[in-house]
Amino acid sequence: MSKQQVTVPDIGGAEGAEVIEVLVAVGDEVAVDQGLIVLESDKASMEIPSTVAGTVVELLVEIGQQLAEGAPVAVIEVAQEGDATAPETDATPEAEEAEEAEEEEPADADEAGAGSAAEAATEPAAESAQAPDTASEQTVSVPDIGTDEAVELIEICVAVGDTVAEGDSLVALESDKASMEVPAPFAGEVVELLVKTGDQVKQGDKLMVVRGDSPAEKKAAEPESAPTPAPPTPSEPEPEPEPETGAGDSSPELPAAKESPPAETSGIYAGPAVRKLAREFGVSLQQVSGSGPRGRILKEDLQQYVQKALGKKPAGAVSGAGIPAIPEIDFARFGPVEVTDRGKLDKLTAANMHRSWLNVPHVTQFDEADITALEEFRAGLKSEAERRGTRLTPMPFILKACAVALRDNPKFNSSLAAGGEQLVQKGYIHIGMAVDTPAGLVVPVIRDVDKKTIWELAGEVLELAGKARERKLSPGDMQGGCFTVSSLGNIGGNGFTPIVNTPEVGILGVSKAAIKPVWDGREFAPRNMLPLALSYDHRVINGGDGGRFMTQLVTLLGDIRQLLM
Ligand code: CAO
Repeated sequence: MSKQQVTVPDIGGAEGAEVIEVLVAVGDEVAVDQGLIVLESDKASMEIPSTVAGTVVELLVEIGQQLAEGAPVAVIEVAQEGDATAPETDATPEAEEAEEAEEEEPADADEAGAGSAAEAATEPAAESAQAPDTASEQTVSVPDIGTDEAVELIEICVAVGDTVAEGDSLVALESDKASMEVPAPFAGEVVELLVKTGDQVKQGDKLMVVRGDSPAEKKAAEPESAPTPAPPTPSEPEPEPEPETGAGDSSPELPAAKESPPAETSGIYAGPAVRKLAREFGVSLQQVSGSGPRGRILKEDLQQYVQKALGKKPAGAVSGAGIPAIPEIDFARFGPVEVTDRGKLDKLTAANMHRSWLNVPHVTQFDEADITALEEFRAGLKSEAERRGTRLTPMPFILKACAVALRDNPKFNSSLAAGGEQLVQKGYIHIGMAVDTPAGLVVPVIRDVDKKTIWELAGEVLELAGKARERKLSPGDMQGGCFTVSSLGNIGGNGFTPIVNTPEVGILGVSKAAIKPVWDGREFAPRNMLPLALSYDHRVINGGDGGRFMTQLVTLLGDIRQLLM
């Protein structure tokens, strides 16, 4: 076991980056690359990772402290010798050693300046601009971002044709350790973008071509001793020349790295990992209150926000879809209860009904068809039906009337597609028939109703209703419907509002026929009236369409000779 001191690595020449978060405590086990602290300057925020795996035995920093490269962060007791990835310094936890390290490092930093991120900050054009394609076009590349690994390009801040000033943000990069913006190394016009959002980029990767004067060019154009920036040449697009920084100038700021909050989170204090997590959750950090120093948003704050958003279910609160939740009631408080599991079919029906009810703006229209003549005709065919070994109920006539109305009102024979962008017009007329069975509701489909005779339809109604009750329907028997008829005629009631069987757009509810006095212009006459309720998807069908469909149905059922037309 040995102790190793973790120091602030090359963070791009930053001096005076503030410790805004300490991520570990004495006694914590840490892994290689695990964040120990978060440093933040006005240009960037980044986690300082542990270079070794082990136990934190001493923390050498505190929140608010200003740290530069080389400053000691923590002493780690290394778990296994082999785990150490940083050069072993045999550091003791003594503060004086830490101070030594602090004293030595600035000199090292100066010497080791070449290739450091600090250089990228001080000489961005020299580092990041490659040989000009033309006299004034420069390719801007990813500067030293303090890591050899690729990071994600999360935002392109400029467009082709934009004029940028030196230091303007060109793109934003983010890893799980840091977020930063790459500033324009010189003023100019963006002439070509070589990357897109989401690209993984590394130091040296080309970002864009900017037409303008790189500092190197400016310098060449300047007199050696010029203490102030050279005045812009007439061709320079930039109205306000920036002061020349000079090769020896060492910018105190982080690399090319500028804090990069997503647009909507500007002005919000949060580390890169938190920002990344927020984006993954789709959470706007504006809505999260930070409990860290200076209102900084910590990971826990985000987690609490998400948990709260997901778990909001108190009385009066809303469910995920914004619908008030139905409170759970303990019915046993009021008397004996028995709880049973619902059948598969019931649960499926419930899900389908719920989906349709929530998705489809329903309209229901009501009318009554005078089926006096139909019923007389049907009564006259009773013996014929027996002879044919079938039963003739009003259903085949209703199905046939619907087929004619569907043919003449094609909107009812369609479905919405592509999220409502398209309408699928069906060239066939298959009608579903709701069947009440002991196991639950099923809807077998009768195909090509328009092409079948009343006797054929009578046979199919009987056959499919039988199969449904014996649970012998195949999945294929229940697919492909264009419209549904739900008849409660034998059960009772004088009206109900059926729910559209999506993706169909219409459904006819049939209630119990009854003899009623109907005014015929001279007197009230007893007529056999069949109550009808037509529900439809108002996204596809307007009231006028519904009215026409219903009127035609009533006419056809009132005079079934017209079914032949
Ligand atoms: N008014 C008055 N009597 C009616 C009628 C109506 N609208 N519809 C049917 N009847 C009569 C029939 O004429 C028959 O009597 P007769 O033998 O004297 O002629 C009797 O009721 C039996 O009808 P039926 O229900 O067995 O046959 P059907 O062809 O009318 O219907 C079927 C078949 C499968 C649709 C039906 O049995 C059924 O299951 N309906 C329930 C549908 C349902 O549950 N819908 C709700 C869905 S949403 O929860």
